[in-house]
Amino acid sequence: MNKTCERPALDDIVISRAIIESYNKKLIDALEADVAIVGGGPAGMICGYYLSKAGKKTVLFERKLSIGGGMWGGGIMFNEIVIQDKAKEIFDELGVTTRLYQPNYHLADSIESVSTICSKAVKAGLKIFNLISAEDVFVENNRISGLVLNWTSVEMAGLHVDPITMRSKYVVDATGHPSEVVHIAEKKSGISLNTETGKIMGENSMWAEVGEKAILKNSREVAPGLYTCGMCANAVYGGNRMGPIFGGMLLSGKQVALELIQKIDKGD
Ligand code: 48F
Repeated sequence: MNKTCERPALDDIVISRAIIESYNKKLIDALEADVAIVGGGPAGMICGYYLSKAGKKTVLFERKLSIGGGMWGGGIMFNEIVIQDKAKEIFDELGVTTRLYQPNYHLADSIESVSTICSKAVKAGLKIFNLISAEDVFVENNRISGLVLNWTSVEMAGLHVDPITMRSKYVVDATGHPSEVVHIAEKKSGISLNTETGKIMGENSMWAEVGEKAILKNSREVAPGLYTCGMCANAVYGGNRMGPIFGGMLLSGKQVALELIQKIDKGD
């Protein structure tokens, strides 16, 4: 046998084929889902965790290489976060270590928080696609019915490359402050938003107590088929920002997930 044709024990071509075959399968499978979440910050990840745990087919698209959004950096890059009593129940369920600072203020290490949420969500069945950006919404019969996706690298390089489309029963905008999906829907879908003005109202300045309360009221269906979640909810409905307290993000993600589970079960 010709020496150059001998297969090594570890063949580079087999490694490449394994990755390409497996990713292709995963991506094709993600083209139709119950719920598509945009943004892998704390709100989107928690939403994805509860949906997947309930057996709903859920895919999450994250623009960056890593998930976690604004959680890694805690406050001013001090990698500690604060959560309140109500949200601590979620961290207890996931197994994130918390330390009581004073009544209703619990500290958690932001690195442990992000990595544990991610691990639990993936093991619950959430399919996460990093390095993919949602660049548009897919609209059918006056309803947001999915996403238009492209590689983040295409977006960054400004290349003229057409995207692909996926369909889902519901889309969740968990893109944080920029509320990108709702902005796209407002600008391009022709569907009016169910805010007071029918338009995006913009976020208000920092006020943790008010912002944290408002976020649960604002985490809702903003247009048929499209939900706000996490900081996006306050940015869309004119709520306050709240800085490095993360309870509202976790509770918002869970609330949206529970509502969608009910709707999907009812066949809405
Ligand atoms: O910003 P981010 O962490 O949103 P969140 O889950 O949490 C907000 C907090 O981090 C913090 C706060 C706490 O009080 O106010 O800001 O609501 O995560 C949003 C993620 O969405 C990704 C982005 O890279 C980030 O990881 N993202 C944004 N736009 C797109 C996107 C897009 N068009 N496609 C894909 N991913």
